[in-house]
Amino acid sequence: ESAITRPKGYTVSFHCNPDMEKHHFGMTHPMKPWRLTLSKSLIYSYGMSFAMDNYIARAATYEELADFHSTDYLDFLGTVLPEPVPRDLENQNPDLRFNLGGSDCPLFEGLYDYCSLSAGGALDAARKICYKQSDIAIAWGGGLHHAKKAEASGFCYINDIVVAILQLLRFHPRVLYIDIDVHHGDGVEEAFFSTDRVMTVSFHKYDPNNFFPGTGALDDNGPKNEQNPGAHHAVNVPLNDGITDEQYDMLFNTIVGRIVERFRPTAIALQCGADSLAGDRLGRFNLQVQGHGACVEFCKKMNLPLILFGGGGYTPRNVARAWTYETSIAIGCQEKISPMLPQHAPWRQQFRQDTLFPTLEQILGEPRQNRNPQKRLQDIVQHVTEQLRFVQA
Ligand code: VJV
Ligand code: CA
Ligand code: ZN
Repeated sequence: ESAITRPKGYTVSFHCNPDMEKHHFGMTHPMKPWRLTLSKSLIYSYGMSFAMDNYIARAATYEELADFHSTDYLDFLGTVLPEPVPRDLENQNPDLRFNLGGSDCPLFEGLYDYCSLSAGGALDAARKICYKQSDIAIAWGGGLHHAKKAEASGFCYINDIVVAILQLLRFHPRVLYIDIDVHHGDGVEEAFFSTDRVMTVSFHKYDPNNFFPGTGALDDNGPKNEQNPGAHHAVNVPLNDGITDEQYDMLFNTIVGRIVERFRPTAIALQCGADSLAGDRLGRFNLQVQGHGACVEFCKKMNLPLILFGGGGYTPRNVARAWTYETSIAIGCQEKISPMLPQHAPWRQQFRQDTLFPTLEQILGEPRQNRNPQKRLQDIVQHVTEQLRFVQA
């Protein structure tokens, strides 16, 4: 078998920091930073590090974080102490400042370091893109799309994506943000609500009463006031349980294709949350590694500078599979790597099946029922198409 080689004249950079991965949200908390270690171990076992520029991410500075976050919030985040006794799962009267310290966003040892390393990787990736030193820059430790200016939310404390896009905007007139995490990318959408230089599109499970964060309806498209340049620049694709690769690909290609045509971005930021995969502990979709990866492939084909962020993903073995396959797509070696996992991979026993592409039956036994009728998907495409008439590059 031929070795993974560096594509000529094409640069992929990989930004991570092992110090980020050692942090713990708590024993049974769904967010497990070691999934990054597992992903990297699989990526390296395939020999892909030889085809990329590999960087140890630095910590973002306070000033860099303050480009988006309020200093009150950053000061508090930098000084709060971890809780000696973890709170009950549903604390009814927590004295939460900035939504910190509840069960979703616990205070843990080294929290500020964890956050600044995540944002540091994302910023390094953005700089590589700005200086044209990478064609694709990968920051799997980033993608924490729920964090607000002065509030933690849904396992996210610092919005590394917003900070990275603000960096891109210093060099790029228009940035397209795409979010395939199963949750709505509310923090990024809100941050760029009033500008026409960033268009955001999120695909997500939508159920205002029963699924976090409850926002992102089809007709939530930015400020309603037409004087505001951000009007029409938020696209939302609300989905139901059980969507398949085939349906998701049709939606993604049609919608992203039309947005690129109309908005003509000069760079793309893609959040690759892996909780949209089948069998995710928190997710509800039936996507396979192939279907999830097809989104990355489609974005790469747009031939624009591209950043890949991580995000959610709560069944670590499937997160590692998806981000490994997507790293191979970035490099362009996806046809060359074996669908059988390398025998010598550390953590090999974590993966259960020895394939990069487990079938739905292998993942779930019984696939989740698909509650996305074709008619509804056509209505979504039509709504987005009509919305795009109001968008002018
Ligand atoms: O649904 C919620 C909020 C509640 C309050 C807190 N309880 C624990 C759950 C219900 C209304 N939060 C979501 C947040 C999802 C964040 C997703 C982040 C991303 O993937 O988009 C990007 C990184 C939620 N769903 C499931 C849980 N929280 C959850 C939290 C736990 C838990 C089990 C489930 C926290 C601690 C422990 N178990 C021990
Ligand atoms: Ca999403
Ligand atoms: Zn998520």
